[in-house]
This record gives sequence, structure tokens and C-alpha cells, in this order.
Amino acid sequence: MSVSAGTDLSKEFHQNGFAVIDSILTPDEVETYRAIYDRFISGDIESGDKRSDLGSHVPRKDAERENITQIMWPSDLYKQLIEMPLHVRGLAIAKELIGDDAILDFDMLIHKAPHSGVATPWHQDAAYWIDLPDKRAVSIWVALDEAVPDNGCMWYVRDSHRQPLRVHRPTSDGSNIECDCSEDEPGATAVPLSPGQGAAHSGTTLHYSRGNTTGLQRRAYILNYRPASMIALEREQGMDHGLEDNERKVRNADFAEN
Ligand SMILES: O=C(O)CCC(=O)C(=O)O
Repeated sequence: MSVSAGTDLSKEFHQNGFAVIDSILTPDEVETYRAIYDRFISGDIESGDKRSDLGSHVPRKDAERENITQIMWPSDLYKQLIEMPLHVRGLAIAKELIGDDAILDFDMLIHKAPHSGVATPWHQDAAYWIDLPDKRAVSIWVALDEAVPDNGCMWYVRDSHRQPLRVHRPTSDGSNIECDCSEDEPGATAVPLSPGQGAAHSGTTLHYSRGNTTGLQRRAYILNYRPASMIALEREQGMDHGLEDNERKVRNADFAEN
């Protein structure tokens, strides 16, 4: 299977700040990725400090399990992933969306277990990142399960990528960030996906997902791309998205104190 972003996808991505990728994995490939994913979640593939709780602002119902499991750099922890179809096709799509100089900046798994019930706070990814002269960036969120509003499909705010970055504040436990926004924001759009579909969003597109209140899994594999020269600049400044030391930093947190 080869995937081309095509002009419609690219047009939609640049116009709206997000776009649906009809098919990035075949059903058989989805099964393969699910099996690897489940080994990460069970701990069979060891994640060390790359595993954390994106939902740590809410007290845990189950002490043994994260509210929202986030594992940074699966492709570093399990190196075969880099050569597999998702990374090959993701890169081709990223090049079509942001330019031929795109390379993988980082990847991550974000898992919402059945009935885990914790929303991912509204945010713009760029608020987590250092300021770079070339802002081109694309994140490809790939569904390994049916993703619907009530198990935590993504919501994006159309056109928000054209607006200035919002003020972000640390979440109540200080581990993550959030900004003011809601499902009632003009342009807020739920994007349900079937397994093997994806959605691309830019670094400044506002997004969030509801808590999983269903009995369904919500396994998402996320790939982030930006220009190679900007990744070199990031790395020079010690920003590697948790590769060496998985400590979360918030770029514009001081705004919140003003
Ligand atoms: O999967 C989620 O709930 C959040 C994903 C996200 O914030 C991202 O892909 O940037």
C-alpha cells in the first residue's frame, strides 16, 4: 500500500489546520501494531521513564494504572518500528504536507483504557515546544481502534492554527499544560476515525479529546515531523522530546503568571 497526501489532504490541512487521512494502515497491519502496542501497555516492552500519565491532574481510580498512558519514543524503545509501514507512510505524508525537508522529530503512544474517563486538556502542541524560526510541523494521530467522541477521538478547532498561540497554564498537578477552550468554541470539530485511519494537525492547531467512558480501547500512535534543520536546532538546545530524559517542559508557562 502506498499513501500519498494528495492535493486535497494538503489543501485541507493548510486551510483548516487539520485533515483526515483515509487510510494509513491496512486491517492486517492494524493487528500487527495492536499486538506491539499491547506489549508496551502490559510492560512486556519496557518503557522506563518514557512512560507517564498524561491524565495525572485527576486522582486515579485505579492506583495500578495511568489515567491516560503516554509512552514517548516507542520507535527508540522498539527499533523495528522505524522500518515498518506506519513510519514509512507517515514520512511520505509529512513531506507532502510540510515539505521535503520533513523528518521524524519524535513519536508517542497515547492510550485511553476502557472507562478510564479522563480528558486530554485543550492545548496547542507548540506551547510544549521551544520557539523555532521555522514553525512548520505536523502531527499524525493514527487510530488503532474505532475512535468516537466517547472513547476519546480527537477534537480540533478549525482555523486555530492561524491565530496566535494561546496562553497555557500548567494543569493542577503541574505535569502538563492546558488553555481555555471548549467543545463550544466556534470551529471545534470531533474527528471520529476507524482503525487504520489518521488525522494530521499542525503545531498550533487547538486540540483535545474526551475521557474514555466506553468499554472500548482507544489506542493511538502519534508521529511528529518538522524540518530537519529545525530538529537540529531543537537538539542543540537540549530539546529531544524525552529521548534522553523524559521531563516535560512548558514553553510559555510564565505567561500564566502575568
Ligand atoms: O490522544 C490524545 O488524547 C491527545 C493527543 C495529542 O495531544 C497530540 O497528538 O498532540
